[in-house]
Amino acid sequence: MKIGRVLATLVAISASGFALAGPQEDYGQYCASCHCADRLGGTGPALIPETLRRFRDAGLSQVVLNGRPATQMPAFGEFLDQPGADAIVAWLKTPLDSVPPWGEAEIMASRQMNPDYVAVDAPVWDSDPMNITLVVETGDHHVSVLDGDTFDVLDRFPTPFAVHGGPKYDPTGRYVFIMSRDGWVQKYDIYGLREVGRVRAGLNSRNIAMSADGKWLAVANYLPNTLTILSTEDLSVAKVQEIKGKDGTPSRVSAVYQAPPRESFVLALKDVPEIWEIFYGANPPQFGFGHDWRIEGPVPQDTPFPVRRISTKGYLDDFFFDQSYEYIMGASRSDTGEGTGGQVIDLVIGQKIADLDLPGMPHLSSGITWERNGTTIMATPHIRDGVVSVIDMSTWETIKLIETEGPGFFARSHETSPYIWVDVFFGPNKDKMHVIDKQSLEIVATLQPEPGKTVAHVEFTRDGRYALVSIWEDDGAVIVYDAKTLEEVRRLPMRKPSGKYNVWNKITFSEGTSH
Ligand code: DHE
Repeated sequence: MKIGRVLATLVAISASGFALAGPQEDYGQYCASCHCADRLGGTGPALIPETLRRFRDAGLSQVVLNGRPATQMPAFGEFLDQPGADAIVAWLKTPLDSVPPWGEAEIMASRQMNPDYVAVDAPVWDSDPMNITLVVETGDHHVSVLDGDTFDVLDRFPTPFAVHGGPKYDPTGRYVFIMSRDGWVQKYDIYGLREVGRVRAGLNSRNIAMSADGKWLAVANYLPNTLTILSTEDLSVAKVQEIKGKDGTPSRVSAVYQAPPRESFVLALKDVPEIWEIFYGANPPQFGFGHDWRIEGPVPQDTPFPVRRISTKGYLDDFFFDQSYEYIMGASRSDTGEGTGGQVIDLVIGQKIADLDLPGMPHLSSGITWERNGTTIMATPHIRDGVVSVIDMSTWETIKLIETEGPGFFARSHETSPYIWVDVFFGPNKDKMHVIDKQSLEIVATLQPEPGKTVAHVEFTRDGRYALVSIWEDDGAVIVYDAKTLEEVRRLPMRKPSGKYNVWNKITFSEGTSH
């Protein structure tokens, strides 16, 4: 620290009697020991705009001053006043001067395998392994393992801070992989109810995707601009793929998706108008139309991961796939107005084949499909407008805009259910959940389980008999509804339960749930 700054720190005193150091100095003194001097996280989470922009400044200042109950985050109100806390928060929301290297060596150095982990021969419980449902509780960063028949909690284990996106099961449903926004990937053995290990695959990450053969896990990163491919066996690095557009522009990866029949991962890119497809199978296609086909090399025979790039008109950073994984419905989430439409890309020919009329920034990755009048239709909520778009997937025409009581985030159904369930997560009616008839496309019920409390995200049991709904609050709950009568049958207290994930529905790629 420069001598002038030291003097300024010593002499400047605020009206409330607190020393007035700059936010960087205050950060160094009070925050760096847990969150690290480079702000990229240590025992505490990373404090960078990529993760903090979701929070309101006033809320973050209160955390600085008062701490977070039941966590290791202490209160600093004894040392900092409101302007001091506000200044730290404002500084934390400025971008890092530079992103440190985070390649294979750094990722491998972060790997922590659980020394107490021993693989068991069979589950240590006697529930139906295909009806296990995981509940991500973001209130205190835990996952509950639910028996999907009795709704007993078999285990509740800590996760890395701020899990985002769906955990991904291996094809047997035994292992699950969970990702945090700080790039940590955790492997957990559901049979033994034990963590196997964790590794930091990126510095700021978006989501993960599992290969169809269960061997590889792809991690989409914002920081650095890479896709990390891990071996699911031991979380070692198989490849760190740098992401640069055709003109050399580096890009964040918005999301990575699996395309099982194609034995590929498909990448949505935030900063370049391209879609990337990365193959992991033994016989990737060698050519196609309308795209550049490039093998990154040299690459070992057993982990080739060749890359195919498809140029697109405009940025597409949110995808939905049809059940055959030939067609991508893509839209942009940017705030520049590009989120008001969509495109259909045929992955086989690498070309756009249709435009989509999507009015209010769709949340395509939580779309669902079902059969109606002999054709497959798809429904997606919108983050900006209070409508659910219903699209005929044979013509790509919007056949109905269902008006809801507010913008929504998640849609869900099940093959056995006559209904789709959609939340209205954003806006004043976020304590409501609509139930829509799949054939008439009319809202048939609006549930309001606890007035004033946010209700969101649904997952069905394996047989579709029950729908599990989150009361998305710190002192929240998972409500178990009879999926036919819409009667509440159980209420399980949970700490801000976000997503719920049923093993069977996920590993069989149910058309009613996200993949
Ligand atoms: Fe998500 C899934 C992107 C904000 C909770 N979210 C996804 C997926 C994408 C995505 C691409 C699908 C990935 C997957 O499951 O593999 N989410 C985005 C955004 O771009 C957005 C709008 C802004 C951002 O900052 O990332 C965003 N998401 C949020 C939230 O604020 C939510 C509500 C709270 C949180 O925990 O961050 C949130 N997103 C979720 C959840 C899923 C998800 C619970 C998994 C849903 C599922 O059932 O599969």
